[in-house]
Amino acid sequence: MIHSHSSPSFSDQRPGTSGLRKKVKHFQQQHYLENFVQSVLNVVGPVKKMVLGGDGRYFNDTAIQIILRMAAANGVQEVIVGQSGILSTPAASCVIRKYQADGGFILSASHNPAGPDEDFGIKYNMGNGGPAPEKVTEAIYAATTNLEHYTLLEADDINLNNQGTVTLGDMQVQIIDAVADYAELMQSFFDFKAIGSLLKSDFRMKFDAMHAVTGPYAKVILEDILGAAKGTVMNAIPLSDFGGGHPDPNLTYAKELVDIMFNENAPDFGAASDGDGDRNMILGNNFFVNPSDSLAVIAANATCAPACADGLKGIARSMPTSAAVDRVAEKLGVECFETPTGWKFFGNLMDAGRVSLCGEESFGTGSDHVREKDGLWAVLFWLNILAVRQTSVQNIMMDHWKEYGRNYYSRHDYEAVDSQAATDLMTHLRAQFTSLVGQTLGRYTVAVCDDFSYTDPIDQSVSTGQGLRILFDDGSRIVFRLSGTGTQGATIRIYLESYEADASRCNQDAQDALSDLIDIAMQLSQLKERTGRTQPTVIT
Ligand code: G16
Repeated sequence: MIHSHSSPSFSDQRPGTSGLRKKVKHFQQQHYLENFVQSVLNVVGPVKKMVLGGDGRYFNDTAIQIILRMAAANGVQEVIVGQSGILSTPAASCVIRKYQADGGFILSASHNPAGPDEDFGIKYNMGNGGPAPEKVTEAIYAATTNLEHYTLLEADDINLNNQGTVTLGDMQVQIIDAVADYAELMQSFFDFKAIGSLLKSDFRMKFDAMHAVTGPYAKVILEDILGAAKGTVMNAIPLSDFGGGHPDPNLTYAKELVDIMFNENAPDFGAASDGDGDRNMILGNNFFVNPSDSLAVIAANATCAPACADGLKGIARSMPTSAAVDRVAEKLGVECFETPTGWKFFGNLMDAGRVSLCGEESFGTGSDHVREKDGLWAVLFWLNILAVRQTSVQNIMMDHWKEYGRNYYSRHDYEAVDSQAATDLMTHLRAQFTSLVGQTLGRYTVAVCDDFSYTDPIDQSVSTGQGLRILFDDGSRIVFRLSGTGTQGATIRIYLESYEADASRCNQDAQDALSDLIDIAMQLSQLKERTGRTQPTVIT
């Protein structure tokens, strides 16, 4: 029987950079999840066919059953669910596209820790497989603040552990293999024969799934299909609390892999993915590839992958991502776009056929094969390049810098800072903008200060307030942004970049090369004084 429940409506359900992310306990408040789901269905509906899955974190199971009952009560005819409720974010995007669904709910708080006291998240992706654009998320937010009722079918939980089709009221629930469609897509994109030969040679690699969703995907693709040695995939079993870890593939949180790769007897290649499988970190033997450089290398070597044999249509990067890839785009003679942070901003460009490769400094790389960034895809791209070029990760990077120069780049994150202090810091920076222009700070002269805004070239929608930029006249820059994905206090991100054309000076440590800019950022923001922090939580 379908029941209508009154909802108190909520004022804090505005989606952030990538959906609604809160503490599990927050989501467990009565009516909270239901209020958001009903608002989505009201805004994007009518939904006839939808996809549903998540990264397996704590509360995934409960949320899936609620969403299924709400879908059945809201006239959805068919829901495609990953077996056991699991779908990585890129796999969900792949499934939405392949089965031509109207859209889908993805349950994940990405790289944020999981467990009863940690984080949960939900977002809606559209029929193109990509995150809802800002105009839709804003409409959803508006709906959440004044929703009066939601409807739910009274029914028992469905067993999602076996593949097949079951019914819930008048709705069909199709439970599919979570990995198969995605694995097939990867096989159609890359040269699996060449990668397989590499992995079966004396080449050694480690992939850290961090006890999150990519474990089953990496096991099937790397070990079963491509023939990498058993044990190549570490921490392969997804756990609802990610083993107590923080599955953010960076030098701080992927410590176990980093310790293996920065060692005397290190493997040739190391990689990690995050909670929901859309981020990637690439490591060579004792070598870290900055995500901005990784994007540039993939662009420059794109034709190694059969799917890109004819070249790229165009490239897009988020504003804080380094301009390394811009140099490649220029050489290739393809368009290069600079968008705000958030994968949702790439969707229109991909749908319009203007870009086929996108990337972000936040360990996100992907292409128009789906409409999400894709961790394993990036790892396979690097393996494909290594298989074709038959040289080391480090050599590939050195050759790249020799040809294009190096955009020294680093991001400093200050996590869980007092929210008011963070807002005040941004206000303080903005207040200096007019007087800063023309000033010389050490060896840098300020050319422009602005708050980044973006007009979408396809639908002309405008997004403002996307990051404070201090641009210097030699092309160097400092960018300040508040993260839109944290759930505790505020996270201040400082992005630092400077360009070195002289190949003989491209081998410095990035923190050394950027030390003057780091000092300037500290002085202008008064970060230490305002937040009490003396060191970043994470340096990339
Ligand atoms: C999300 C978005 C990305 C964004 C990243 C960091 O990734 O999809 O586009 O770059 O957050 O955003 P912020 O700097 O606002 O924290 P994910 O992997 O968390 O879904």
